[in-house]
Amino acid sequence: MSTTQPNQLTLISHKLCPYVQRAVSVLEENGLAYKRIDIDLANKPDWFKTLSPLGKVPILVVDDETVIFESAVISEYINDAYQTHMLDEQPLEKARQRAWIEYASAMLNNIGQLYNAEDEKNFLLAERALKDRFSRLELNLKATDYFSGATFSLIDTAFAPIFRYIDVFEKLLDRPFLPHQPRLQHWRQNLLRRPSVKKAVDPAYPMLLTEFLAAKNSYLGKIAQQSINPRKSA
Ligand SMILES: N[C@@H](CCC(=O)N[C@@H](CS)C(=O)NCC(=O)O)C(=O)O
Repeated sequence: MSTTQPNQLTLISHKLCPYVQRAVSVLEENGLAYKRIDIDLANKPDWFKTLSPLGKVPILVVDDETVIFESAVISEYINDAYQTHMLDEQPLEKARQRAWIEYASAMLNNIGQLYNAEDEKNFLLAERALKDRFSRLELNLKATDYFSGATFSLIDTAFAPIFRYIDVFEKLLDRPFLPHQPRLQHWRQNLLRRPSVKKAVDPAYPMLLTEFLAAKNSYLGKIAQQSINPRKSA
């Protein structure tokens, strides 16, 4: 990491967004100074609508003038600009790493389908689809602490938010969500105890996510409502 930081970095964020968490972990991992501004996505400020071409967080504003959007691009920019070495330098391995970051994004779509599933049948179908993704991931993991070996990389920042969701889902469902896949479980523990991963969210994240889910009229939403207000019948 360079000791002088040439650019002023502002990350426009949301408290629960998994894509934001990727960028925060990269910044934290490298001790970079940045300002984080969390916005309400249900009531986007006008200045945000002006700045964000896709209306999505995260966006990184560099030196109050250049807007970078898309979490993968933001992470790679930080990696390149600050030489953080969180992607392999060798083109083939780098491409493989980027491909798995895309896989993490596909899993986030599976997670959205899961928590929006309107009834138990659709929930279980979504759960099956997500577990299939995890099984495929297990086959591609090595017996190492992180995805690419002993070093924490951009891939790890992309998967950590997925495991954070799983922690909350297991609590709400009161059962293990993942089958016992040893490499996956080892990786999950290593990711969630990494300080840069912890710093990506507010300590109140589990409750904030539960409240977000409880606002949904979905199968998981109703379970979340029950966990917040156990007396109220579903
Ligand atoms: N491909 C984007 C996805 C970002 C994304 O979907 N962000 C969500 C929040 S997690 C968002 O801002 N959605 C806009 C909205 O809810 O209106 C990335 O990697 O940055």
